[in-house]
Amino acid sequence: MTHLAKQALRAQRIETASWAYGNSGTRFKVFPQEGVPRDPYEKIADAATVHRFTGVAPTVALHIPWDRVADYAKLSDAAAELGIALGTINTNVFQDNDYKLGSVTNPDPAIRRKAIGHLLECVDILDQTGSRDLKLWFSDGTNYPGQDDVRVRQDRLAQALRETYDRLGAHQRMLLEYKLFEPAFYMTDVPDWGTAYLHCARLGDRAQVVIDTGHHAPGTNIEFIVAVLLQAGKLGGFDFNSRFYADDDLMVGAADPFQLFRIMHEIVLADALNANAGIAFMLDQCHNIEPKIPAVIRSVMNVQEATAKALLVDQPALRAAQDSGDVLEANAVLMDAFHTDVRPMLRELREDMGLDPDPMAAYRRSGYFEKVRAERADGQAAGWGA
Ligand code: LRH
Ligand code: MN
Ligand code: MN
Repeated sequence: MTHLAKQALRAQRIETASWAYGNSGTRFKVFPQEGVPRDPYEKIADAATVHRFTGVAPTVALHIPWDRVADYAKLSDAAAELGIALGTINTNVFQDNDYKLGSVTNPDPAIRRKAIGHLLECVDILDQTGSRDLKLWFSDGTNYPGQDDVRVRQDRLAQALRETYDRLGAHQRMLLEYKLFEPAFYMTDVPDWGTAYLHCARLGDRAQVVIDTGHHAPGTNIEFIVAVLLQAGKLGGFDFNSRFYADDDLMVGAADPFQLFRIMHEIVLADALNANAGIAFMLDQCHNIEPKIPAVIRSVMNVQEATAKALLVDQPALRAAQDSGDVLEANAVLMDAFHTDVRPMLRELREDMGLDPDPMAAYRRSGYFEKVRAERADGQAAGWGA
């Protein structure tokens, strides 16, 4: 591996999600696990543990109100003491009885006001944590044709986004996430990157689109969306996870490592890997049946492997093959990189960084799980949505 590729991997940053450490499940059942954090402080401790063994996950995203605390500066200090920082603040306008017919697009102005109030409150939290990014996802939509007016709802959405955007500080950003369907089944107000892009373009430079890899129709060419948004300067970040059918929230790179490689190839081509490029690489996953901390470690490693392969693409050879119309050679150049076993190089890199070359084994040996299982034996475990 070249020196430059190693440097890029060393500088890579992947943000983990606080909710990945708590109990989670499906519509049918939440299976509780032992040793799960009971509050945001314990979630941060788990995130710091992932960073300790991977060296590339120094921030953790919060979700409000799941991670509501009295004093965010104190939470931030606690994170710093453990060697990490608080990252993206995720808003939540999807878990209140009032939001049955929508949050910011609800026909009732009082409910819209309440939802906007939450978004503004989350900007206050950004101020306190020192985080840069506010992430918005709206479950808003309709279940039946005729239920509400599409364009009126778009106007309501635009107003809410404008008010929130105008409240942002100069160094803060708004990341707008789209999702094809669920929980709304007929029409979702922000269903795709086009709608998200349109709103962000109207708002200004600090409004950017976030791609959750699980939020598309099956077969969607996600790397094309990545390329187009990068070219337009409108890609703000990713919620990484993998899916077989819908929004499965499985470990990134588990279902389709080739897709993850193709996404990272577009990132590398656009020179968008380093922090200055402003792309937030986040995980948005739920570990329903597998142990959580090692699942997050595995996910971080999967992103690293896809990135390493993308960095190995022989770009001059690829360009030459493309320019000469050599279809098979161009494809072969890409596939050669994808088929390279980058694990030995990543082990080497970790040793250079003073880490154990095998983060999974090092975590298992560390005794961290046994320690927290004992410490957290009483009290209520934090769950998805708590
Ligand atoms: C919606 C979503 C969004 C939420 C998270 C919990 O499906 O991807 O990012 O904040 O799940
Ligand atoms: Mn998401
Ligand atoms: Mn999702």
